[in-house]
Amino acid sequence: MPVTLEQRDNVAIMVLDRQEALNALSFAVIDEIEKAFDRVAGMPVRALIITGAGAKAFCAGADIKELRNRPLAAQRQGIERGQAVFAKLDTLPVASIAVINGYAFGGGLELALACTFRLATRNAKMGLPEIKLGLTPGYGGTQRLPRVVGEARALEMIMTGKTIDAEEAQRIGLVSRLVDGDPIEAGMTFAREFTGYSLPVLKFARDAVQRALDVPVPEGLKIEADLGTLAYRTADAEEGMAAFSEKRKPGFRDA
Ligand code: CO8
Repeated sequence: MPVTLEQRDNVAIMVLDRQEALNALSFAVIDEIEKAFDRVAGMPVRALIITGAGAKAFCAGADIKELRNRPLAAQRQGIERGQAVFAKLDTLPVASIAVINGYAFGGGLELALACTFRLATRNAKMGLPEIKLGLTPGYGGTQRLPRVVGEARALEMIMTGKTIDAEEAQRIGLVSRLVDGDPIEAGMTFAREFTGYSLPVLKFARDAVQRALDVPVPEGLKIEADLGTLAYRTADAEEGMAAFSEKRKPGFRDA
């Protein structure tokens, strides 16, 4: 299976496993990723980890061999399909964590960019090299990369196609942490930092921050007020504040 999905403790783990092509995203793999995301939506989990099988790559991007000699309408359809599948990550009830364990190029980096969090192993290498193929990024890279690293750095990466290493990726904020050891274990350790909190309240926070980047500040403040007010309506907010006052650990119930 080019995409596997398992549950470990309360975390879903999706692994791209097409090692003979450095886990490249064929159209069949995109279909499998969508199926996995749909399954995650119904799983009793509190986070999703995405990583690549093998020691070499997270994902080397779209399958270049599949992209040649196709009608223009099919190319557009392919772009829109990948965009739509990756956008599903925002609609999942749980946050997603990309653990970039080696090469993450093109569509591979774009998959990571669509995740809530990005961690990288120290040997990771990242880039949007489409320009070297005479192409531009098509799975969200031109839109998400500038939001994450700023316009100047995004333009530099996209227009030179340069590869950056894990340390530079962390310095520019493309990944939030560098991790050692087994990538899945590293993702699990990170996930434990938030999986104890209320799922609906985590989703409010995630939505507010994500929408902040799409709208003017006054509109964003309204979103913050709306979602912030919704948080007060949860039983978990009452429990969290009561636990603070009573000097005990809160027991959130996702309600
Ligand atoms: N697609 C297909 N096959 C790939 C890909 C890929 N993206 N990347 C690697 N492979 C294959 C190689 O062809 C090779 O197979 P084979 O042994 O049969 O020749 C095998 O994986 C191993 O690769 P290498 O021998 O090249 O391994 P190296 O360690 O020498 O190099 C690199 C690793 C640097 C990662 C190199 O493989 C490389 O540059 N890969 C391509 C990276 C790239 O350009 N990615 C961007 C692709 S375009 C894209 O993602 C656009 C997204 C929007 C698409 C819209 C669709 C409609």
